[in-house]
Amino acid sequence: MSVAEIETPLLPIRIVPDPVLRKMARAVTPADMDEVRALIPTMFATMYAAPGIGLAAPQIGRLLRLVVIDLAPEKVPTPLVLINPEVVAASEETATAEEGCLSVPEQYAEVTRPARVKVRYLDEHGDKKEIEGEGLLAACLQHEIDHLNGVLFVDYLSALKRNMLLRRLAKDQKGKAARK
Ligand code: K1U
Ligand code: ZN
Repeated sequence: MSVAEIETPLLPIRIVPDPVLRKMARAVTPADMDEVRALIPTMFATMYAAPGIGLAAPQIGRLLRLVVIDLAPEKVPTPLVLINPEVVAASEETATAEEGCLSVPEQYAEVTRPARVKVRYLDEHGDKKEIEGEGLLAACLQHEIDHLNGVLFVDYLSALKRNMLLRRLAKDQKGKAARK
């Protein structure tokens, strides 16, 4: 962990059923860029501390279309900032992989999504960029963009699996609150 990470304050991550997680985030405008640049180090520090490989602004209560991702924080850190990301192409081929979510702590389930996606976004300098991903990167890009639209990975599960998972989460959270 770097000195910058130690000194950057962390933000609480919103947990299901916090209603902010179900709202649509709005596009970042040039007028938001100062706030966005200030949020980026805090979002990375919060994500690394969780630990996680992605974090979307609604998860820290800000309804802005802003995402941070780092798939390999323990190896070579490769931080990626995506502002106003949009999926511009998705493969017909799908892939199924286990997903977790920092807003649905300690609950995991298999999710099926397009295997490859192309995403257009602005970087932290406001420059237009595109990224193509497959495997974990494709799943993470789609998972984070879903957060900007109020969608959670549990929405892809059958009602039976979703209800089981959410009941288990509620029980775990109740247990944690009782132990505080
Ligand atoms: O958005 C989030 O809630 C973060 C989420 C991202 C994600 C994980 C798996 C598939 C798609 C998207 C997480 O980071 S959950 C934690 C996690 O996957 C992880 C944590 C530490 C090391 C490696 C992975
Ligand atoms: Zn998530």
